[in-house]
Amino acid sequence: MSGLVTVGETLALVSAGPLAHATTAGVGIGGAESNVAIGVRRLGAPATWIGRVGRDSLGSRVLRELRAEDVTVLAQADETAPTALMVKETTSPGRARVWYYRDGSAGSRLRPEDLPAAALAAADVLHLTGITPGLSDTARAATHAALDLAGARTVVAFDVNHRARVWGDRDAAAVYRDLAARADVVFAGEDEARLLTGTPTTDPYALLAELAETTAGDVVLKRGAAGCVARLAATTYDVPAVPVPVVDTVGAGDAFVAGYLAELLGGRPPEERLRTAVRCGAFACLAPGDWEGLPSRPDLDTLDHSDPVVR
Ligand code: KDG
Repeated sequence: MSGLVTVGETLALVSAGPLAHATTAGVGIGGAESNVAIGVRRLGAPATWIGRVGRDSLGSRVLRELRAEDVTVLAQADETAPTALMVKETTSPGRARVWYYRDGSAGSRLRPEDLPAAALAAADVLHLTGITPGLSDTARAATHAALDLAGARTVVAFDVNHRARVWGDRDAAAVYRDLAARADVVFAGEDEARLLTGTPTTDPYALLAELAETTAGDVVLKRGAAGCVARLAATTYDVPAVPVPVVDTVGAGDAFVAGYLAELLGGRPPEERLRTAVRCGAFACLAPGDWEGLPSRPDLDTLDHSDPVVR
């Protein structure tokens, strides 16, 4: 099994309290795509991350952390552009602001030529997000090239992961619609689904039905503390979240996707994919950091889960 292959930008992450007077900070990494790769790997499936980092100390940290998590790293080192930096400012317990320093970063200079064709052709699952195509024209071209290089058997998972500060006033929805149409499973939060579909509805089932119109595949609507609703193989599921004391929600959506895709890679049924997804999302909320709290298989069993309800 070659497992999951993902493509995107991983950033160095500096975490601190209120920056106006913080005197210490933590250093780590974050990135929606690598968060998913780490989550899938911790649940026992192979995972590969494809991206670009600067030939600098922060780039070395990104590669070191991913390799320490046993993620296969297929990365280009950029001689002239720096590794992207994200600063997460915790302004009060459970509330954080994120500052990006990524314009012109090495990761944003991802291009089709960076993609290893063999790894993509062999992928069991190709995971893409809506962040990468927003980074630059070459990164958008690389996103579509990854789809072109994916194997006939590859399951394509597209997680919208909208970042307004990445896209600015550009038409992200049109790009998302193109990607959703080529995906086998689409993940979106409720605001992201409204952006993708153009519908204002706040009813989760109506929104799920609209989301299902964007793809011939499955759709999963992530609802945070309300769990998720999903249309998988024409069956609709409603899954409650696992209530936990929240420390940090950043990365919870990626954890959810990692849990779902890890079970998909293991050939497990829809109900089990959804149960693991909500539990992974809960674990991510229990610890600071984007991926540090992601569970192993034994960890999963320590969280009670409610069974999905078939509608
Ligand atoms: O979902 C968490 C991600 O947003 C974070 O890890 C960094 O990928 C990132 C981004 O571009 O915001």
